[in-house]
Amino acid sequence: MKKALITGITGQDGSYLAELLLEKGYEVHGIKRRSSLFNTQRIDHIYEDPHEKNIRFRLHYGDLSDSTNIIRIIQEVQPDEIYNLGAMSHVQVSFEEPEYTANVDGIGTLRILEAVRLLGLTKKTKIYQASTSELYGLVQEVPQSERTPFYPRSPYAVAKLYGYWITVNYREAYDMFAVNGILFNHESPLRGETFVTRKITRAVARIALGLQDKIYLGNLDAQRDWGHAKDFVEAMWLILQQDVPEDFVIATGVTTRIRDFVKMAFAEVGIEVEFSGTDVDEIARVVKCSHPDFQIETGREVVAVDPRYFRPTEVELLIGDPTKSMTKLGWKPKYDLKALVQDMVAADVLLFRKDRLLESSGHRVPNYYE
Ligand code: NDP
Ligand code: GDR
Repeated sequence: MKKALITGITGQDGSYLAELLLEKGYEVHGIKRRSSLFNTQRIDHIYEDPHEKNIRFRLHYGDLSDSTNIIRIIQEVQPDEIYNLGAMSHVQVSFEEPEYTANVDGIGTLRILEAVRLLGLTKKTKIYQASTSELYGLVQEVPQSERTPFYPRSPYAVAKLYGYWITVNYREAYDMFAVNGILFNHESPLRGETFVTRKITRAVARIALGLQDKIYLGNLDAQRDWGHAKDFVEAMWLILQQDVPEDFVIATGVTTRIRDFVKMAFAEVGIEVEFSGTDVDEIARVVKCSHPDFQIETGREVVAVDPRYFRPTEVELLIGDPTKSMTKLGWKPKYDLKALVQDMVAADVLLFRKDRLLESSGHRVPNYYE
């Protein structure tokens, strides 16, 4: 039975990847951080009681900023594959926590690679590094491929640039199977609540259900190549199953503006919105509401811009070229953007129906604005 170790198992990708590897018969080990509240909501459905015998899913306390525990866990597990997904993954927050981000996202990658080397596992353990389209940053060429030059635009992207190159360096210096998946944005109903897609689908569900008035967003002109996380974790696995260690871009090849994602999400609940105004004065109003369950008056303002969501340096346009992954890995996404939006909005409507029920029976529901 193959053993996999996943850092960042409590995150969006960690959860889908753990599910996929369990399905494939792996023994899956994950590193979770200590937190003052439970932080395993995304993996509770695959949790196995450690008191039972023959379990295939185990969690270990750890942190990418602590090399001693990284070495100990890798020594204990002796993994065939390591997926390094752990990271401070929020681009805007990285401007506020630049040193921590560098430590975890940059040096954290080195800690994994060096632990494998020190423990003499270079021939046994394959390593996947979660690299990102944020490396491309300021547009050098479109679409972006494995050959496009990098120009990172945030402390997050600069830290990930170190992670990318240290992975390449260990591969070349020590003949390790250490590879980068350069993944473009991928989303799902499990996406963190403060990333723009999930922020929008949650707000759309809450507005439709009468729990929220409007949503405040930042740059509506940015363009992203969005795929579904379920498809993208499949690609991570395929990258480690190759005979030759190589880096791959994983993307859909289609890019969309934030404002168009907003329109698509509202359309899922039968609400048509129209944008007007410019820059910080741009808003969106309801033009038509045709869903029998949701009654929103025409003309109501449901989107406004708040400059506090603008970034000191922005990445305006991402569109990936997935030719190499499609031809060499045989990877093909099952979800297009419409199916992704449908999945996310449907999940959030279901989630917030519960809040509406609680509210209607006199309970206070949390205020979800971010
Ligand atoms: P999430 O933010 O959902 O998950 C991040 C994970 O990293 C969580 O499990 C988090 O733990 C963990 N983590 C954070 N800090 C540390 C630390 N100091 N030590 C150990 N673990 C830590 O990210 P995603 O699942 O979306 O992304 C997975 C990886 O892929 C990340 O590295 C991200 O940067 C990268 N990536 C993501 C893309 C995307 O579009 N989703 C695209 C390209 C790359 P906790 O739950 O306790 O916070
Ligand atoms: P990104 O994702 O920065 O691409 O990083 P995010 O969803 O945060 O932003 C995408 C774009 O939307 C614009 N935007 C807003 N963003 C947020 N979060 N909140 C807003 O209110 C808002 N309004 C507009 C942003 O300015 C940006 O242009 C994600 C993360 O998962 C990274 O870890 C990963 O590496 C990259 O995707 C690929």
